[in-house]
Amino acid sequence: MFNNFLEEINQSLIDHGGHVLETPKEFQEYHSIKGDACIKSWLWHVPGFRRWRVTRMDAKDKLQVLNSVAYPNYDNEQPILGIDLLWFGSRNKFVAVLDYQPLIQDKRYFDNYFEGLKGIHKTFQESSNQVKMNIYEEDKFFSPWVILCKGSLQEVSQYLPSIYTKFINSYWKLNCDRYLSDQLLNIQEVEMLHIKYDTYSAEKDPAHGLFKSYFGIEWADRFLYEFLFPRSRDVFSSEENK
Ligand code: BLA
Repeated sequence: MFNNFLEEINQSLIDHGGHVLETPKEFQEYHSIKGDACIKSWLWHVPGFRRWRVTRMDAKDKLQVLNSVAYPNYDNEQPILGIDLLWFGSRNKFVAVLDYQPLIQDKRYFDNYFEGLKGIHKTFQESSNQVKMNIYEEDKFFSPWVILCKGSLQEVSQYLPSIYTKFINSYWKLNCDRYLSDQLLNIQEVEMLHIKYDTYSAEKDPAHGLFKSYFGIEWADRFLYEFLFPRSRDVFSSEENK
């Protein structure tokens, strides 16, 4: 069901000079204990980015997932791209989250990087109901213009494809219009915030329980800490990083 979204992002990555890197075999493709689900992941090398990962989980009519996170190079403070698309078949519940995830909540930062997303969010507001977040805190690594859709497959599929295309295209533009000479954060601050992002995400991500039930605790732990959020394991020592 999410293959169109997957193909679109893959094509976009290729168009921007991306190529797939080697990853451990058990992260590339893994099957559930019962044989009813398969999860595949790709790690991309893309100019301007230190890490870009894509995950597709297919549990047929029970669950469909497409998830992607793009981390720009440490010398670039621009937001992290975050995509989480989920469809729970038994409840016909679609959850789609798209955001340019800000490293800081600061007006000047928002002015520099969020014009595009603001426009997309406006179109989205006109076509859907607004919903609130329950698990994540809205002011931590999410923007005020996060696109959060919840509804049936029929409802969400009416507007999501066009929003998704605009969302990806506008993010590439951000990378071309980089404010390199005029950044608010230095390279060490960006790195520290990427570590905080991974730590926060590993702690909050509701995916872990789901992975555990399909693929077992051992694989779920490794996938979360080694593939999804590898910098979450970095230990902080200095006061300012706490
Ligand atoms: C919600 N994400 C969820 C939920 C699940 C996942 C099970 C709860 C859905 C619900 O019942 O309402 C599952 N997350 C996954 C899976 C992967 C994953 C399977 O990462 C596989 C890799 N989540 C992200 C990223 C963003 C994100 C990058 O991984 C940012 C765009 C956001 N997911 C996000 C948000 C919610 C969510 C905001 C809603 C949670 C809430 O209501 O607070």
